[in-house]
Amino acid sequence: MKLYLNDTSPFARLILICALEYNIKEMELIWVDPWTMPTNLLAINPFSTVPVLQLDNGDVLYESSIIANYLTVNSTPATLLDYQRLALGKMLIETAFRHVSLARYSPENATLHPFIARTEQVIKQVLQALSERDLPKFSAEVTPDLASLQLAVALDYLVFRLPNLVEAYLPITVKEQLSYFQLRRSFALTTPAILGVKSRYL
Ligand SMILES: N[C@@H](CCC(=O)N[C@@H](CS)C(=O)NCC(=O)O)C(=O)O
Repeated sequence: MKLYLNDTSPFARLILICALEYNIKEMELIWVDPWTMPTNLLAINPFSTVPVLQLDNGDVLYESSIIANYLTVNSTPATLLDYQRLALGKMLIETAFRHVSLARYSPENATLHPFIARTEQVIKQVLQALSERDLPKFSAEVTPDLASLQLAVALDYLVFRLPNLVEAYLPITVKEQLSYFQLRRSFALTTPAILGVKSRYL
């Protein structure tokens, strides 16, 4: 299997974490910059986004939620609560990423895009409303469910990009729960700093 990714994408990180947690072996990493629409990425994903998973027979899957579901298919969520928690984590990653992208890719001297204030407001509200029930604690030997991994990835992306918001609005009990995820091997091996080395295999 090949995973097309870049080193700071929270969407791609979720896939790496799923692969490590769910014991998916031999994933080759193909590093690309999706913003420049490289031909090797466009050839397999017309949207030019990462992550993209290419199976050994050449078949392709893009969109992180779909890939994550595919890789963790034997633990498919069974209850409505699981789906609700999946939606929460997914939307938090999407909103955080939109916030960061709008701020980063605004032309110099342009007035701030109105969505920047809106996304910040949303992130604050979501962080404030989280409780430790949203992010349960798992011992190192137990594989967390996809919804928990995704929410932890979303929160750790906020720690990386918008630490002041996390500091100010994430309840202390959830910060504590997040720290258990940060200590997991799958999280420690996939920080932006470690991925920055761009090794060829997971
Ligand atoms: N909904 C997509 C979002 C993927 C996404 O936006 N990835 C970013 C990198 S973090 C990207 O490839 N951006 C390039 C672009 O949008 O042109 C998913 O979950 O896979």
